[in-house]
Amino acid sequence: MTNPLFDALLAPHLGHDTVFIHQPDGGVVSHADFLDNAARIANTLNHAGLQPGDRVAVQVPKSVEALALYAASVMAGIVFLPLNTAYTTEELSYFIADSGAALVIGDPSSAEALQGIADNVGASIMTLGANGHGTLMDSASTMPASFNVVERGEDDLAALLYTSGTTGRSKGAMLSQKNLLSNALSLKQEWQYGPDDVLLHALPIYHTHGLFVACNITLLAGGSMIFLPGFDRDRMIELMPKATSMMGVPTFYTRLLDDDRLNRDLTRHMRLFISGSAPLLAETHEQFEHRTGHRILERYGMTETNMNTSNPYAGDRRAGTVGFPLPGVEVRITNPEDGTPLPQGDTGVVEVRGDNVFMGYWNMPEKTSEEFRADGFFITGDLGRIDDDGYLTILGRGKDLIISGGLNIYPKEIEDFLNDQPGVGESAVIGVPHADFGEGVMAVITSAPDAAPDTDAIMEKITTSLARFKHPRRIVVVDALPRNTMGKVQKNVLRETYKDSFTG
Ligand code: MCA
Ligand code: AMP
Repeated sequence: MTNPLFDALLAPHLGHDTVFIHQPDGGVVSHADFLDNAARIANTLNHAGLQPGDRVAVQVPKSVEALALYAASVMAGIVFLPLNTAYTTEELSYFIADSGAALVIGDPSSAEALQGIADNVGASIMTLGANGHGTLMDSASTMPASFNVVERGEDDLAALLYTSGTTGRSKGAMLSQKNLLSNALSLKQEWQYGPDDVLLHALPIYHTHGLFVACNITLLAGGSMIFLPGFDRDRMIELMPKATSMMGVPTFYTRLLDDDRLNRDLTRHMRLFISGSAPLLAETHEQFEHRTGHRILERYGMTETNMNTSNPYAGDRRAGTVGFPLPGVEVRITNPEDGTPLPQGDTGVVEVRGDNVFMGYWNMPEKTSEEFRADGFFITGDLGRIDDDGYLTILGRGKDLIISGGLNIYPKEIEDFLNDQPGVGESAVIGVPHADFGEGVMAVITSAPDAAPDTDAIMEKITTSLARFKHPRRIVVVDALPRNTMGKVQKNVLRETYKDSFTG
């Protein structure tokens, strides 16, 4: 029997009383208890009628049980579809319908809204709250703590993660067993994770960073995690002396730097700080080293590809770069027009190929083929350059993407919403520097003929349509949007005009 992810990440810990999770309150969860719970949940999924290959859509607060649900999905061959807890009901309807999820698991407080969505598509629902309460664990508690793990091949789907798209429609990135496992194996090796590691885990577990990068590596290494519900600076400072490593988005690092307690003494027990998901300013890198003596290790990835490159563990971690391709990952820089590879040192589109690269977008074969070259390279849409020493630097994005606090936001989705509002002529949504989130969302709109937009009403209406992190932090009304001779809105002009909106 084989199930590559189960065999590598979970099976080695069966029956072991070693600590897997340190709860912030001091309690611990052993590997054996975690796996017993996962088996009980896997039995529950079976009992609910789910078959291997079915999708389970999960929008729940972070908890050990939520992580056990991921492990249970691996065991039962079910495709895990984690969703940002900030998504509105309107946003969720799309993900649930598009994925054809057979089961939706949500927080008990949103059960009623989820029931409506699930009924529309013939899915069933269960609940799982922050402290593990809800119908999922009620049912799991009656199930046996052993499970006949479902056989899976390396190309079988393990997870479906939605990423926003330039067209405004989110696309489900299909991640196979091989995609996830190959990356975890490389990262564990490259970053030298072992059984003595204790990861300070404050990221959400509905994205690649906090779920696959953090948890898969820890499981593979046999290490443990201090599992915080979210970013909480005081708790992190309090618990850091017990940890050996931390993974975070740049906002984690700038927020920690704002606290005088961050110093060499506090971080003495740490061996590794990793940053990713958004560009880390060279200035943050340098300040962090000055304060703690640690050089942050920056790496580069995408939902579609897992991690592609990393600065070296042993070797020069260069600020402003994202390091070298990981073992088994090929990275090339190409001409955006025709995809021809460019000489080393030139700037172009970053393309990647390897076992880490996803299998395509769910039910979107045309979109998938548009984003792959004939020779199997995936076109990331990021712009970059590889220097003489082989370090990759990300220089920008060809795609119209905003990254706020490590979360991706596609302007088109917000523009579509704004354009539909009474009194709005047209709109342009841009990302401008933001001291805390790196980039902040701002909207520039025009009035419709003989009408005037009511920005307060717009901000009220948006709360039911789009997740809070996508809301513009500022809306300005202008006479006309700047356009080039082709008639295209010049967002670069707007970004320059409003660059001090959140920092000035
Ligand atoms: C929260 N808010 C945000 C964000 N987060 N607004 C914009 N951008 C955000 N990222 C809203 C809240 O709803 C709140 O709204 C207000 O901003 C202040 O919230 P605050 O309490 O300060 O936020 P927080 O709860 O502390 O969260 C900030 C955070 C969090 C810690 C930076 O967003 C976070 O954990 N980000 C990590 C995301 C992540 O895991 N990315 C990896 C994606 P109000 O005004 O109503 O109070 S995976 C990926 O990108 C690839 C694969 C990769 O390479 O890793
Ligand atoms: P997502 O689609 O949420 O997985 O985000 C992936 C995008 O985040 C990439 O295409 C990059 O634009 C960006 N990204 C991830 N890591 C880094 C990094 N270290 N530096 C710059 N951008 C990054």
